[in-house]
This record gives sequence, C-alpha cells and structure tokens, in this order.
Amino acid sequence: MFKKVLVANRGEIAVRIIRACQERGIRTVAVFSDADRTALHVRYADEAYHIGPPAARESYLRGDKLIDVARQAGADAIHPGYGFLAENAGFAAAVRDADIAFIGPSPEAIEAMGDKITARERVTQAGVPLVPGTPRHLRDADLAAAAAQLGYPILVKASAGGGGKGMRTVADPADLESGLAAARREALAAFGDDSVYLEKAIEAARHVEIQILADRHGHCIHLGERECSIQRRHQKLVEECPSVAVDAALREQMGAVAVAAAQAVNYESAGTIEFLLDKNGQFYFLEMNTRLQVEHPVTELVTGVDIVKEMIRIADGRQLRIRQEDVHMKGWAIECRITAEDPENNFMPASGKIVALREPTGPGIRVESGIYEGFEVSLFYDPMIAKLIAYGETRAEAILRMRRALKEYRIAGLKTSIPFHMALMDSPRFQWGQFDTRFLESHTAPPLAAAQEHERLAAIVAAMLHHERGLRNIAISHGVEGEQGQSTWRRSALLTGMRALL
Ligand code: MV4
Repeated sequence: MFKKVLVANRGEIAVRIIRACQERGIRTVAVFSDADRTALHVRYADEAYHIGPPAARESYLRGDKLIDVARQAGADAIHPGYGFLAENAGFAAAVRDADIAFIGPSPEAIEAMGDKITARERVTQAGVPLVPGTPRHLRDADLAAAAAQLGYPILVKASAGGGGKGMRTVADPADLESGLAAARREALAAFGDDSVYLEKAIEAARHVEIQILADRHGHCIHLGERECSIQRRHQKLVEECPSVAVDAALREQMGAVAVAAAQAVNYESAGTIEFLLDKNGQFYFLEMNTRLQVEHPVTELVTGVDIVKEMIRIADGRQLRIRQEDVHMKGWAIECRITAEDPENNFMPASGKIVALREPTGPGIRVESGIYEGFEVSLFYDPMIAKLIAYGETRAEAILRMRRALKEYRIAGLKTSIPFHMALMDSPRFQWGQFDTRFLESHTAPPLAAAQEHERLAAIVAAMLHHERGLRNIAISHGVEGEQGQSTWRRSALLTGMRALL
C-alpha cells in the first residue's frame, strides 16, 4: 500500500482525502498557495509545501511543481481531488511518467471522455442511449429536414460548445431559420466556430447521474444514482441520493448502462455517468466525469461505501472487494453546497474573514468543511467553502434534519448560500420532489387557485397521516405548480405531514 500521498488540491476536498489517508495509515502531503498558508488542509496534513502565489494557474494548476514536490517529499501517489488538474490527461500522464501513482483514471480514459465527440462514439458502440440528433456540420437545408424528422421542440447546440453554452430551443418549424442564424452567430462569437447541430429537446428533464467504481482487473460496479437537478446556471446547489424519479428497476437499467459506458473506455477508479432523465423514465447519456465528485458523500451515506478509500485501493492495483449484489441503498441523503455567495444579490461572490463559525452536528449530519474561525475566504478559488449533508431513514427525515442543521449553522463575516437552502427546504415543490433542471430558473409557473391548492394540500397531509412507514418519498401527489404566496399554513401543513412520517 502507498506510504505517502500528495493531495493536489485545497479546501474541503483536500481535507476529505487527507482523512481517508489517515484512516488507512498513509502519510499525507499538502500543497498550498500564499492564500492558503493557514488553511485547514495544511493543518491536517503531515507535511505541507508552498507552491506559489494565490492565482491557481501559478499554484494548484502547476503540474510540474506538484510532481517536483511529490518527488521531494517521497510521495508514491497523487490524489487530484476535483477541479484543478483532476481531468487533465497531460497531468495524469506526467504523474505516471514520474513513476508516481495517479489516484484516478488513466490518461487515455480521461482524454476519451473529455472529448464530447469521442465520448459519444465510444459509448454508442457500447449500446448507451444518446438523445436523438443530427451529425455536426450539416447545412441549414439538411438541418431543417432533420428537425422535421426529430420532431419539435428541438435544441440547437453549438458543435464547439459545452456546459449549456450556445444552446437554444426552437419550438416551431417557422422559427427554425431565425433560430439557426442566431445560434450560428452566438457560436461564432463564443467559440470562433459557427457549426451547430440539432437534438430533440428533452422537456422537463432531470439531471440524474450514476456513480461507478472500476478496478484494473475488469470489475466495474455502480453505486446507484444521484439527483442533481437543483442547479443554477449549470452550478449544482443541492444533490440527493437516491432520486425520487428512479425506482429499483430503472436504477438497474441505468446502472448497467453506466457500467457499459465506463467499460467502453477501460475505465479505472471512481467515475460518474451523467444522464438526462425524462418524465417517462427514458434516459440519455450526457457525459462522463472522470473524477471524484463534489457530491460523492450522499452516495457514501446511502451505500455505506467510502468512495475515496476505494479509489486509493484501486490505484494501488487491488481488486474491488464489493460485488454488485453487495451494494444496497438504505435511507436518503441530501447535500447542500455552502458557498460564499449572496443569494439575495444574484449569488454575487463574497469574500472576507470568517469571524464566527458554528458548524451543525447531531443525528444524521455530516459537514465537509474547508473553513475555520479566523480563515480568510478569498475570491481566488471556487466559492464553495463547505458541504452540509443530512441523512435520514426517509427523504422526509433527511429534509427535516437538513432544516434543523441549517438553523444551527452560523457563519459570520460574509454572505453564504445558507438562507437559499433554508428557503429551498421549505419549498413545497422541493419537498414533494416535483422539480427538474429548470426549477431554479423558472419563475413563470402560475400559482394554482388558492382554494384548489388548500384542498389538495389537505388531502396530501391526510394521506401522509394515514400512511405509516414504507413511504420512502413524500411525493405522493402530483404536486402544485409554482409556489408564490406560500402561506404559513401551507408550510406547517407540509411539516406536519413530513413529521407524521417519522
Ligand atoms: C439538453 C437538455 C434538453 N434536451 N439536451 C445543459 C448542459 C449540457 N451539458 C447539456 N444540457 C442540456 N442538454 C437536450 N437534448 C437540457 C440540458 C440542460 C441541463 C442538463 C443537465 C443539467 C442541467 C441542465 C440545465 C438546463 C438544461
């Protein structure tokens, strides 16, 4: 087993990896920029090395320096965490060439999945479903014919785009010509390439992803799904495991497809296959994340698997010791990303000294934090400063514990996303699990007539009170559209209903 691991990251994820190493008896090496001299990961590691000024490209992104430090410290492995160099195939290759183990997938797998077109080709051959669409580089006349075939609404996507950039919905054939022209203009301005392609628009889609683990001996398993539809501008804010939209049969199907996708690139380590899931339970491959993800703890709590420890074992060449039939999902976990952002001011990034800090604890609560009282949060890095994860026997219990923990949480000195999460946990549509990727963007849904809503809520609460356990999800109604004018009564009725399920 490795004797010493260098953690090429900062913040909560560096702390998480250091903890896994400590438990395994592996010594740890931290690296830090000028902004992180006194950071938590530096304090927790056995040794720490300064790698440069605050700007990431001069510190945490300097692969050459990181490898030098690993050599100097005598580390036999490097864990990249997420972000920074985690999905940089060149870095993974350089680490390998330096005779240091990379705790992650091979450079070849990172490269194959990092390129959208290659990834789609490789997984299609393995039978993974993609959203029906056209090839790239068709002319407008051919695109119009293809659109008619696919059926409206369609989505125009920039060939060179990604992450939702340069995406545009066309609902009506009459708008296709102008939609294509506008999309080409935007694509040219953003990517220097006006090539676009079409996909059938998946309406009211959820973002559901499958966690996989694969060793280098050909074993690959999945650890079920995570629901990640609560996003704002493609930044996830809340994740949960399992998803209210996935039952055991769908989980088995999606899991098998995810394993096939991973095997298509001879994947090794922990990885995630992202899907769009539509209202009818059809799912479509989006992309594969070839790294440990921010939201891995929700899967850990529900499956009991320590994903970071498994990554370390796998990188050491061991065989997976968990078989698919040994993976059982029990209970429900929800994660709120605590960011230094002002939710009341368009999520404006915040910075400053943490002048007071009280982190929640108690039953079912896990906090993954990169901060302490006195720490200075800068604007140099990602705004996520901690993660709050609540576990419960049921989704309702997880939500009630999350509410309780959010109320206990005190971070003084800068604005955080905590008030946003409090409001979200009290939102009926969230509580009922009735949301998709548009949830945070849409303020357009008309509120139901008050009386109708009242009646429906009464029926829901009555049903909840009459159901004993066994209800894993509190989404027992069709849910209401919109939530403007949420009354105190409404809120307390839901809480009563949820508490009745405990
Ligand atoms: C889609 C889609 C609906 N239909 N494709 C956005 C980012 C990019 N990776 C894929 N995205 C989407 N592609 C079709 N054919 C809806 C989205 C989408 C989305 C996907 C995942 C997570 C959040 C999202 C938010 C808005 C739109």
